[in-house]
Amino acid sequence: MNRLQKLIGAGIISLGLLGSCSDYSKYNFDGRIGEDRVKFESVNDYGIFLENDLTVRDKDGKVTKYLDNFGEDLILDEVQIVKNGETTHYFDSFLNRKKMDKFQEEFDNYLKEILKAKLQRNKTYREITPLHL
Ligand SMILES: [Ca+2]
Repeated sequence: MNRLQKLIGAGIISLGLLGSCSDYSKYNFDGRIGEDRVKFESVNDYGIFLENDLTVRDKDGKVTKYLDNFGEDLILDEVQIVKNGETTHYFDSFLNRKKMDKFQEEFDNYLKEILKAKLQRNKTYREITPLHL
């Protein structure tokens, strides 16, 4: 095994370790929050790469995709907005700082609402499910 192969091997192992230590599946959700249709997916490909995607469709049909593609840190790297068949991409950069900060705030808020909705769902489930089941 030459030096390059060893380096690549070590890189793959560290990526795997990084991927496996961030688990945001507690936010996985597909349902309604207020008038919005909201879906959060924490995607883990073979333990190597993890990506967190939040898709929100509002009542007017506008779709906002909040993407955490890098770092698995719930810090947005890209936002896509699909409106009237047109997609606008926003990437994390100093040019988009204000917009990305606003998107990040919305994203964080949806995560909070998701946990609340899941808690409420579990509570409702316990209330309607008899104890002997
Ligand atoms: Ca990120």
